[in-house]
Amino acid sequence: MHVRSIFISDVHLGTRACQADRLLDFLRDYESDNLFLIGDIIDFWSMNRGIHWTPAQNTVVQKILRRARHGQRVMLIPGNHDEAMREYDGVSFGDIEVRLEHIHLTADGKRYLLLHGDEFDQVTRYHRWLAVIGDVGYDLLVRLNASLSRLRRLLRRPGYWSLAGYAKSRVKRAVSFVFDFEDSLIHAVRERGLDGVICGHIHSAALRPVGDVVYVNCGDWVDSCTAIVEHHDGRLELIRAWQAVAAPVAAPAAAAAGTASPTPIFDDLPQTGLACGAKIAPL
Ligand SMILES: [Mn+2]
Repeated sequence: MHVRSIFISDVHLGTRACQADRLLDFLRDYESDNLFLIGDIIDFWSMNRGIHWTPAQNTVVQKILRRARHGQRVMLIPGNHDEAMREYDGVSFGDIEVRLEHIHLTADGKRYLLLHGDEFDQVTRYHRWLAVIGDVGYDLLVRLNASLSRLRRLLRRPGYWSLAGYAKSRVKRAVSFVFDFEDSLIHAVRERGLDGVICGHIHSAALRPVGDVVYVNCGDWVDSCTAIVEHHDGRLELIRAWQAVAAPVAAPAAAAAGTASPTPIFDDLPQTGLACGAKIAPL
């Protein structure tokens, strides 16, 4: 499919959690005139603790560079995990432009503020140490989740349940970890007379009008595997990469296993709606 623009954020290349294969599938399915990388693409924070760099992650970088070379507009807006890039506001590296923020004009004339968004997160802004601790804990959860997925496959449970997604939704409610992130972004775009914001950072995809402005979040590629695309008429759409492949992969697997009704041991657990990966990836 060809779209006018693709917006992705929070890929976290260099970490074990990065779902590079998923992203490659998505990039294969979607060609575009513009590709906006909205922060935390390469995770330098986590790479300080140890690098996990796979061939698929390499291919992601190569595909992006290739798109830029072939005349697509590629813009990188650094996030907090790749904040070293923030020194290069306005610089172009080869064919990739680096900007702290950017105002994108859609095909139907709407003006969207593009930025990663961590500057609107009270936790990372004022309590960096807390954010780093949260980050280590999150890595641990994602790793635990891989074991849980293996167990689910062993028990022939179709689909995917995200422990990290579940924990995040609980933590968010309990500690208000990102309590007024969305509100402050909405307030900021309204103040600037823009039509909306497209951001990332909190790993929670969204596309919803809030009064006279539109709040859009790209989500992430470590857990939910989501992206935003702009169609040629200017319409924005939230793409959940796991939806496209979930049905065809899950059905034959269950049939081959010969189990019509697998034991529903995890059915009492809530679905986050942001889970990624009915596709069976080698672990
Ligand atoms: Mn971030």
